Amino acid sequence: MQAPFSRAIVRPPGPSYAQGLTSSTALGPPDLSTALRQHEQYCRALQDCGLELIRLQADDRFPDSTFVEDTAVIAARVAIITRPGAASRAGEVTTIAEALRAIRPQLEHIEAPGTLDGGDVCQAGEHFFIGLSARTNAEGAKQLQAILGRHGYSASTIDIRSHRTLLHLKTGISWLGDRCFAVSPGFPRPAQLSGCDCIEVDAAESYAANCVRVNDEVFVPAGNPLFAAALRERGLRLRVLEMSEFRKMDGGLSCLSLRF
Ligand code: CIR
Repeated sequence: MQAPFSRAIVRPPGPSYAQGLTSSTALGPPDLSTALRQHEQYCRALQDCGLELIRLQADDRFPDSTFVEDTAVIAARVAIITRPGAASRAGEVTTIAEALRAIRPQLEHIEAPGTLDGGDVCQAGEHFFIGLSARTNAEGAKQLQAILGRHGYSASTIDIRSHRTLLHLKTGISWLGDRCFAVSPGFPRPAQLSGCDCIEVDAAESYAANCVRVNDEVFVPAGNPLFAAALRERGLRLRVLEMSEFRKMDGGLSCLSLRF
């Protein structure tokens, strides 16, 4: 198990939130006041797990900026500012870098032509899985792998580009601690996962494959009883959170914070 998280960066959605990127239009537009309430419940859950929050102001220039996870990768020995793969999200990194520099003065950066979204990075202890996706290109993954290597971490890539339902790597896989992962149905199983306990999420509950281990708890989205039961059977303590307004914008539980 890695060291417990003590802090998290969060940012609420702003008035332009509904203009963000989404492929989930069938779910309808998000309701901002409900999203703000769900965001606050998420923040309280992080605090209940012992995390001190760094609360950034909503940044209405960037509709997707509540999904702070995509703008940085933060590990115990290194913090990296990403270069988001969606043009409309590129500018989000400026305020994240400002906030992070106060805590981690030695920031590393993904540089052009590399692109990388934090949602494509799944840390499992000392190893990082990096997704090659529509947002993260091979150059971005290569740069991240090199930076992590310099700081003593190992990394490997998983190509999810043929998995159209996965926006990011962590749409389909979450690390639950030790050698345990949650995976969506049909998720690729690289050699590094062999011998691991991969809990396959039921197809009807695939949204729950994006869950987050926060110290002693696992945050799971509400409405996924089969998955919740599977986690409880393994003795994991759950925190069930309403995520409807973030799901409408393709966001999951991990996207809403940078934990470190
Ligand atoms: C986007 O398409 O970039 C946002 N609407 C959703 C980002 C979700 N982030 C994540 O999964 N890490």
